[in-house]
This record gives sequence, C-alpha cells and structure tokens, in this order.
Amino acid sequence: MQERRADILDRLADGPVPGPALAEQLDITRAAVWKHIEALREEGFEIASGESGYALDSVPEFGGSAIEFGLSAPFTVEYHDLIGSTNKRARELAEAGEKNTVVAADRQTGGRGRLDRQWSSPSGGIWLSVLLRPAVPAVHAPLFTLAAAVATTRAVRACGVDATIKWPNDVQVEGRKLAGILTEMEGEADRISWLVVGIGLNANVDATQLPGDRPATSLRAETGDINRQDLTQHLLETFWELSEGTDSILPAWRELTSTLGQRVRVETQTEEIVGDAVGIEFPGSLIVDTGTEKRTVSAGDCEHLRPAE
Ligand code: BT5
Repeated sequence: MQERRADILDRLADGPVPGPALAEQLDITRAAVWKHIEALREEGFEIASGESGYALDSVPEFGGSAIEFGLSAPFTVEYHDLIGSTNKRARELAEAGEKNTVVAADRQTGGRGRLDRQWSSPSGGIWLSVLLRPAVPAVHAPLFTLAAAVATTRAVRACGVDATIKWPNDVQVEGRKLAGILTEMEGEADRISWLVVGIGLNANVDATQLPGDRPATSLRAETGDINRQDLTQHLLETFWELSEGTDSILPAWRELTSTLGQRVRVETQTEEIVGDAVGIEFPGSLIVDTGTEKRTVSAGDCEHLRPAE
C-alpha cells in the first residue's frame, strides 16, 4: 500500500480527523489528502466526511490496504484481484531486490503446486506469497514451509476449524485438504538470497469446485465464510514471529500435526517408503520406521494409511 495512505488510515484509526489537520500532519496539500481518501474509498474503505472530519467507518473484507491496516508484521502488501500466480509475481519482486513483501490475490489463473502441479484458485480464496530474505543457510529453507503450515493452521483454528498438518505442506480437516504451501528459493549454500513461501487457503470458496485425489475442503464448507482480512493478518503475524525465532518452529509443528503416530506411505522422487511416522527433525525431515530401519525423508508426497500401534 502507498505509505501515505497507510499513514492516513493510522491517524483515522483513533477517531475522526479534519482534512486540514491531516494535511498539516502529513505535510501535504488538502487536495492531496482528498485524493488519498478517494483512493481508499475506491479500495472499499468507508470513510465518512462529517463535521468532525474524516471518519473511518469500515475496512474492506480483503485487499492490500485492508491486510496492511493494523498489521503487526513489517510486510508491504501488493494486492491483485486477478493474477497468474502470486509466487511468480513474488519471484519477480525478489529479482528486483524487494524483501518483506506479500503478494496476495482474490483469484489466480495459473496457480501452481509442487512439481508444477496445478493449483485451483477461484475467487474468494486466500492466495498469497511471502517474500523474505532470512539470513540463514539454504538448508534451513524447509523450516519456512513448516512455519507457514503452523501459521495457517493456527489462523484457521482461531476461526473454529479443527485443522491439522499433514507432512510436509498440507493443512487438512479430517483428511481433506484445506491449504497447501509451495516454497521456492534462490541462494548459495551458506546463505539464502530470497525465499518465496506461497500459501493457498481455500477460504470463501465452494469445496465442490476444487480438484484433488480426495475431496478437498474449504472454510466455507467447514464453518461458513470468514473475514479474510482478520485471518490473513493472524496468519502473517504468526508466520513473521516464527521466521524470526526459527527454534520454535519444529515444536509448534509437532503440536499441530496429524502425521506423527500414523502409518504412512511416502513417495519420494526415487522410491516409496512405508512405515510408521515416528518423528520430525531439523530442518523438516520426516523419520519413518519401516520395521527394519529408521529412514530420514526430506521431501515427498505423504499418505496416511492408518494410525501406528
Ligand atoms: C501444494 O502443492 O499444495 C502447494 C499449493 C500452493 C498454492 C499457493 S497459492 C499462492 C501461491 N501461488 C501459487 O502459484 N502457488 C502458491 P501440492 O502438494 O503439489 O498439491 C497440488 C495438488 O493439490 C494438485 O495436484 C491437486 O490434486 C490438488 N489441488 C489443486 N488445487 C487445490 C485446491 N485449491 N485445494 C485442494 N487441493 C487442490
């Protein structure tokens, strides 16, 4: 969002402010204030102009300014009603030198999952990508995928939906996929240059529109439509906190996963491993006890078979 508009919203958050006072506080003309107010109205902010000045009556349900408004994480949000892929756009911003940026969209036409799979992204979802430049080695990258799963699960639980994490990147409700995460990065072994963590959350969408091997689900199907601004802010704030204190990610993930204790089948690029999921270890590898040995699996598609004895 434009910095000036963020400033204006911050000032209106505490109560009405007359136009001339805003102009003076921001050191701009009254005409410029009016232009910014009009732009905010166009974004869906209801701003009344009465005797006591401009008054903020309501914040839009979704959008860049709505997500940034009152957000206690240092992200700039770029919002699109329609885009190919937020991950692709975030990668472009990474190449242009940006950081701590979120690209969010209402609908994507070219959403991607892992291994270039298609990700269905109808209007009403939360499709976003977070661009970070954490000062950590490249091997730490999987931690950020787990952090995104934790942040998404916590935000969804705050809406009363009993979600859990399936290793490595799915947020599910009773075995149905509610959200997926796609992490992309560039860097040298000793340091990540940029990291883009894409989160796709089926929010206010019909679950029947969604593909998948098993039926997918959405927040609309689980609990009814939710306020995407609140949920996105909660998600981004938790994600930021975890990315700043990476030691807390694995313990938080263990508390929210449904994979540990399950009998699983994991398909990696080269083989299929069946066994009991007995642990997760830095930076996000699943430990599978096959009965004859304990295998450490760093990436793959995981299927829950039945709980381990
Ligand atoms: C994922 O891949 O789960 C990662 C999805 C990441 C999407 C976000 S949206 C914002 C950002 N921008 C992007 O372009 N991508 C990210 P994977 O584990 O490979 O799962 C992909 C599979 O999930 C597909 O092959 C389908 O079977 C299924 N699927 C597709 N769309 C779905 C949806 N909306 N809900 C549930 N399942 C879906």
